[in-house]
Amino acid sequence: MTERIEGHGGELALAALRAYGVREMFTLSGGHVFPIYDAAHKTDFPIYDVRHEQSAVFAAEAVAKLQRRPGLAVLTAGPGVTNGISGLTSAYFNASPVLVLGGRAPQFRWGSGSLQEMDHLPLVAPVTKHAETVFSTDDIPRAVTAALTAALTPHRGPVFLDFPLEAVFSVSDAELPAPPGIAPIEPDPDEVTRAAALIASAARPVIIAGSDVYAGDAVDALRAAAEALQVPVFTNGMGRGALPPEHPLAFAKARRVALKGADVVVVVGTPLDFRLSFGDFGDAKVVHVVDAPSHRAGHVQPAAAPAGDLRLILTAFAEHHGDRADHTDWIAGLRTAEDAAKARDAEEMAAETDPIRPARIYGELHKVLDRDAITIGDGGDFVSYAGRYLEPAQPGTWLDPGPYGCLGTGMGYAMGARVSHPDRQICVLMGDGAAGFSLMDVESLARQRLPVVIVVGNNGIWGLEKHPMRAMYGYDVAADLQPELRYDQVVSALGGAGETVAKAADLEPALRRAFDAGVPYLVNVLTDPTDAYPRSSNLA
Ligand SMILES: Cc1ncc(C[n+]2csc(CCOP(=O)(O)OP(=O)(O)O)c2C)c(N)n1
Ligand SMILES: [Mg+2]
Repeated sequence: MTERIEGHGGELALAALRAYGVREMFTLSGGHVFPIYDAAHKTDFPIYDVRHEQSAVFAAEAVAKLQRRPGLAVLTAGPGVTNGISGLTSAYFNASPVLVLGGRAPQFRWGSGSLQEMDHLPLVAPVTKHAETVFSTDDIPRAVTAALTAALTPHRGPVFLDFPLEAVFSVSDAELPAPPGIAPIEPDPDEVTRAAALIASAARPVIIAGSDVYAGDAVDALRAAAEALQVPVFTNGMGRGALPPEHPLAFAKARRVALKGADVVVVVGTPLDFRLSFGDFGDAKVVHVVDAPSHRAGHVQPAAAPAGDLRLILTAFAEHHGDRADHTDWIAGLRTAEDAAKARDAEEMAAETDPIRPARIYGELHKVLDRDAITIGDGGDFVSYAGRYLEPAQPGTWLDPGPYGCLGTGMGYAMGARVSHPDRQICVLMGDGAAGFSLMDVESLARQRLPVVIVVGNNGIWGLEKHPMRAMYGYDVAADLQPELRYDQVVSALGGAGETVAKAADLEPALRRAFDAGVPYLVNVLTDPTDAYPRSSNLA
């Protein structure tokens, strides 16, 4: 069913975006995209603007990750688009359905040297699923609908369109296509059965579930499969919190023990990348469950690799008939290791040290964070500690930069999270180095009344680089920052508020003030610069 609509290019684009469930845009102004603003302004479509285009794309990505619907960033021609490329690349690595609409110099005098005249496509093509220049106004709704369909089709990812100036400013009429339903990819039933049989007959199986389990709305199916086959579950990325921490099959801290002892490792909805020792688990057989055949690993040969809709595959696992080995002792052993690690962590999180160690900050955060709080990590060591000490209780509440590891997601992700969840706690865990990339966007948050809490682990160094460089060379360069810098005063100057904390006992009251403040609030915690995250034990 199609409908005919009339308007300028911006109006045609917005009509197609709305029809597909896009509900806001993130942007930084530029004349090339004025018609898109005009369309939004005239129809009360929310516009959130930022101080650097990377934040617009990261905000759109946070919406996509948290809400599992398309996120939209609108960037002006040339530098607007190039500033967004790290955001697009992160979305590509994270399989996040983000649409970037770019302005573009006029086509009718292409080659004459218009302002910001450059062809964006060769730059964005390697980091998008679909990239296209839309040359005629009446083609815009079709292109927007096709791009969003590509973004949302597993394996999901970002897409890019740009509109030459005359295409977006001109008026035309066009068909408004209805968004096509995206049919689930049917997995090969034999491959699914083979995988299920491998898991069922394993003596010591482990599941590691990642972001696509949440993105593919397969959290319930994961739980059903784990319960039916009695398999302990570890998680990463947006998969964290898929099983509540109190669930008997939910594990986090016993991962090394589990991967060392496992005979079958089932990796669901996350790549076999450096976070998972490239899929090499010693003698254990690997079952890799992916949401699309295109996402099968090329560098490992798993024992089984069912590809398709994760809900269908995991539900089939749950319904697997046939014998199942008893895993009671295996699970009990892991529980012992988990409890021991938990007790060690609890000690660290309560440690009364001067200067403060990062672990203590997370100990205090446990006291003030709600179960549904959204926590966001942007930094080096400080964020590795967040991964270790924060235990998300629900899926879709933890945002890390993902395998692209790009610093600077902080304020953009915070904006997208605040827009997605106006009533929840939003807490950014930020390194002092990471703060340099996006802190200016506190101005955008303050001005648009989007309060968030920022906790800076301020060790005065690029910790994740300084410690390894010293270990490798015996010296370090380019790894120091100003010690005890007042990042809280930066936030106050930008329309928020904050304070510096140097004593562990002052942390909890400071965090409570932060969550009550109603404006962007930065708690600048001076931490021990000699504290280095124990990397050798980090598999995350
Ligand atoms: C855009 C970008 N630039 C550089 C890096 C390399 N890098 C990774 S972690 C890190 C140090 C981060 O320092 P900080 O945010 O202060 O956290 P800390 O390790 O000190 O806790 C750097 C520079 C990166 N990942 N991304
Ligand atoms: Mg630092």
